[in-house]
Amino acid sequence: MALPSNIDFAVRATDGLPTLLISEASKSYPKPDGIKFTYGTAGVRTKGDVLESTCFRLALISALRSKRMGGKVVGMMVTASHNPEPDNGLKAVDPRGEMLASNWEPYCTEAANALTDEELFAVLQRLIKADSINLQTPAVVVYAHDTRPSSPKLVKAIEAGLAAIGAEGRNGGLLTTPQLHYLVKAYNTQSTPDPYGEPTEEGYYKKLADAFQRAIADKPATSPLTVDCANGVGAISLQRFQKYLPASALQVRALRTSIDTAGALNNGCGADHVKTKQALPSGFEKEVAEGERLCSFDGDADRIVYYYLNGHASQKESFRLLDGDRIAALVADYISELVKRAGIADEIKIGCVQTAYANGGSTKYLSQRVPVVCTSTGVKHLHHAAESFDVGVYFEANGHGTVLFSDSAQSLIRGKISSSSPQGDSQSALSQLSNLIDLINQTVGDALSDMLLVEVVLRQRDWEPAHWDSLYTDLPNKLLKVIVPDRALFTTTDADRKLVTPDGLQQEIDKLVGKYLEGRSFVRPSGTEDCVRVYAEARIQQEMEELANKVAKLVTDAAKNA
Ligand code: G16
Repeated sequence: MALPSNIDFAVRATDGLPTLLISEASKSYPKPDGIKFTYGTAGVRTKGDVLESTCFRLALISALRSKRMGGKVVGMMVTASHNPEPDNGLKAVDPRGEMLASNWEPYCTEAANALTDEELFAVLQRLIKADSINLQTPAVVVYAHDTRPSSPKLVKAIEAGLAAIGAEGRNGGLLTTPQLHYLVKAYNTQSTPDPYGEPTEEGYYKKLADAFQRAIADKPATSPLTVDCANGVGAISLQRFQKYLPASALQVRALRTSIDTAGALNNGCGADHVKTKQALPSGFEKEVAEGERLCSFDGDADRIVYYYLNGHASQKESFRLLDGDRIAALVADYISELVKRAGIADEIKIGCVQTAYANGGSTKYLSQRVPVVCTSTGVKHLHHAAESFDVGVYFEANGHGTVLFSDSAQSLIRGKISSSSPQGDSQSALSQLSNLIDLINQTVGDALSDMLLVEVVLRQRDWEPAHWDSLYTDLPNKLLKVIVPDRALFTTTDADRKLVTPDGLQQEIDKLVGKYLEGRSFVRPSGTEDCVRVYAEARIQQEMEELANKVAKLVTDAAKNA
């Protein structure tokens, strides 16, 4: 269809950016007054009812990103993950399925905050110039959303943005965040010699189900796994996934699946609740038994933590958490063992990536086995650090993580699998590594894929949760949220482990920490919630509690006096 002549003029006048179409569409998406948006730890995140303009504008940026990447498919996920139900957010996904390149984040922040269309166009033009974007290149954006009531409106805003800039939009519908990441990578590798998988939701389930069945071989399920779905989209994906997996392979009992109950999402349940409260989801004490394997997804199913009871549910101490640190230990050990058995230990360098939140006990355990690096909070940081290893195991303590196999590691493993030689131990280890490559969602942390990975390792080792728990001892620890008038006053360095501002606060924290045996504490502003986070650990539980509370008090006082 030919464009009206005035629009054609606008296209030419701005070197290809259809400003008239965008201005016209943008009228329906005015920026709300008095709100400052930030592209933070995991995209933009705030109350869902103020995000339409941001979704519209980030759709424009995503289209430019696709053009910049030669027309490859990029992704947009509407979710606020672990946050409460009224929050929502947007995460942008790059063509290989990983998070948006960090040098584009400031443009997202500036575009979201532009007060007028002229300001918005100025941001877009700067980006186009800085990254030499050819606007004639076509753009394709796949988008999806979680179960939040505000999500459908935000999806409409994305569609309006894509239509205005002339990009092709593909609606993935209701998906988990990792499913959207999978789709992006699957689309972009579809016609390569090594496709990641069929670019459909069904393709995702089939890939995981097939790999899981190969990885458990003939070891049938012995006891069921109980999954807390956080009353979120994970409930749907788990239910759909089960259609592709015989019950004999894995018996799953899904709880907290009320996706239509107002206010239920992440409320008293989900991975964040279990990790931060170090307790069962509310009500679980009546529904679960001692020794049972339990796990929790978060609201968009990109995180998972495991746990079990080693006594009666009424005793608080019987709750035992198997968090992201423990998943990293379980998986790194298993992969190291397979690599040794496969006879490729000299060729494959395995490493682990953690953040400052990793328990000192886990860092000590892992460092004795593999190189360990620490990055700032946010999977985008861990992911990039993990890419420097042949096999990079990265997990945040909160359960967000995955394992990356470099292209050369994948080729080496698969190239050594022989179809003719008998299945000796090294061949079976190579086959199992190959199964894990397929089972693990290598684009981002994925609760479903990580759950299957943990189940494979436990099953292959014949381990109950208590055995896994016995690998090392955690130092008592606590994570507190401190609400302050302006969290931007708190800035950090050294992978979040030291405060730069407010002036002098880090020195006061250091003085305090020095008084406690194996004490450690750090403070950082959250990138997803309006709070400052305080982490503390120490050898003795009571001392750790005291340290955490005293550091929190220092934070409150510093914020007041600023
Ligand atoms: C997001 C990020 C995680 C991060 C978490 C908390 O998780 O993807 O990497 O650990 O936020 O971040 P912060 O402490 O800055 O609030 P999710 O699951 O909410 O997307």
